[in-house]
Amino acid sequence: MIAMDQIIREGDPILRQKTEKVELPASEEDKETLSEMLQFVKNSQDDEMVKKYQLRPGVGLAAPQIGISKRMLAVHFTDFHDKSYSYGLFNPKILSHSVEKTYLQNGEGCLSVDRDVPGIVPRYARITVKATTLEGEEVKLRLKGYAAIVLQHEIDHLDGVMFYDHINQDNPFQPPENSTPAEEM
Ligand code: SB7
Ligand code: NI
Repeated sequence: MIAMDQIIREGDPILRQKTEKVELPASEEDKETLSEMLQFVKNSQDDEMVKKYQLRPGVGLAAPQIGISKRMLAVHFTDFHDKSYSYGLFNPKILSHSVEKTYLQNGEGCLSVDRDVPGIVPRYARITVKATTLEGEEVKLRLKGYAAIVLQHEIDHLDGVMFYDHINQDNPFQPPENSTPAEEM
């Protein structure tokens, strides 16, 4: 079981590396790792597990956050329209994105960041992601609003990018041009 003490924190150079593609079909080891990652994200939203293991709730996890520099991520969340998403993904790639931006009004956090970094994180409002699922299926996901934000946060980790890299330093709460808050999408 993945626990909080395995989560790589800010300052470790692995979080800033660009990760390697996973060779497909995925090895049993890579599949095992990714399913552990998905289980961790689920556990982090289960009251009993949170209490027992002092987990910090999170909606996703990228492999570099457990010290593995490979293109794998897990997400498990419900959006503002009660639509659920639960995926372990290998080699996710953003095929296309909108010009329109979105953001969370309260900003973002990260399991690898033990401090509050206030500010708006501009994200594309809509993205199309191609990936291979944990089950070995090739999928094309069309995502908008909150779901698009979560996937962009996780895919950023695979490229060594942290959420606060996107915050406008001079005016952290200035909404980007041509944007709608995800809460209103
Ligand atoms: C706010 C939080 C997350 C994504 C988008 C908005 C994920 C938090 C957990 N993680 O650090 C996963 O990388
Ligand atoms: Ni993160």
